[in-house]
Amino acid sequence: MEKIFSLMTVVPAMATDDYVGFTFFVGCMAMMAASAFFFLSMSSFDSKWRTSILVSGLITFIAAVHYWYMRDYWATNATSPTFFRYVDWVLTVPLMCVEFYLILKVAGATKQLMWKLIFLSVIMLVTGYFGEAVYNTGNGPALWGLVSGLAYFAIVAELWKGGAAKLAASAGGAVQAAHTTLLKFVVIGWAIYPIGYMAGTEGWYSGIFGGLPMDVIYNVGDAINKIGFGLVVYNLAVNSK
Ligand SMILES: *C/C=C(C)/C=C/C=C(C)/C=C/C1=C(C)CCCC1(C)C
Repeated sequence: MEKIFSLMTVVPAMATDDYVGFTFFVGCMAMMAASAFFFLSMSSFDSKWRTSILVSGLITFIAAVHYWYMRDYWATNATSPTFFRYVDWVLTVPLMCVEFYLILKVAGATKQLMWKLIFLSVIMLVTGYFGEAVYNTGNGPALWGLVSGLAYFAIVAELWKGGAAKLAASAGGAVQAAHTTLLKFVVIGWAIYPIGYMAGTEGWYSGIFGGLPMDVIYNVGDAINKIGFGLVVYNLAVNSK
């Protein structure tokens, strides 16, 4: 009994209005559960889909590990774990680009397409980090956010109208349907992040959405995008077994 009480004193309870802490906690659990789901389902699929499902699981697993640290960082410091956040993104977003390549491989997607998407995603994230954490005063957030946004649009253009779109159209059927759904995640789901970035820029748009914290916006975005993305790929593997 004494042991239990001493444990309770070292583990700080979370305030009921700590939405950031709460979404880090739930996000961590959700990413762990999703990883178990993707990894355990892998063996039931035809070998041509296994790498795609593996990548879905890696995306949520890498996020789970980072959420573990970010939850702790927030509980200890009550400030945004910006560095962990961007390390997570710079690993998982390129893997999401790999996912597009993997599903379009049946239609002849090249490594060149994969590297183009990865390159653009790294530019988007590194410049976003500059605006959020390095040159985050004066015009810094606006300028770096703009560069980041241009890279984001280039990704959307490639997937929607560029070579990737043509490959998806030539593949048709379940692959094209999955590509279209993943594209919607990129256009709608990823648009959540620049909104979080604006909400997080002090004295800029920090008042929009009634002061909803940037981390809550990012955490909700991550859950939708990482788990949702993986489920689209899972669904494709189920439908075209
Ligand atoms: C799992 C994590 C994902 C899908 C993260 C995606 C992040 C973005 C699409 C971030 C985009 C940004 C802009 C387009 C401009 C402002 C800076 C960023 C980095 C927040």
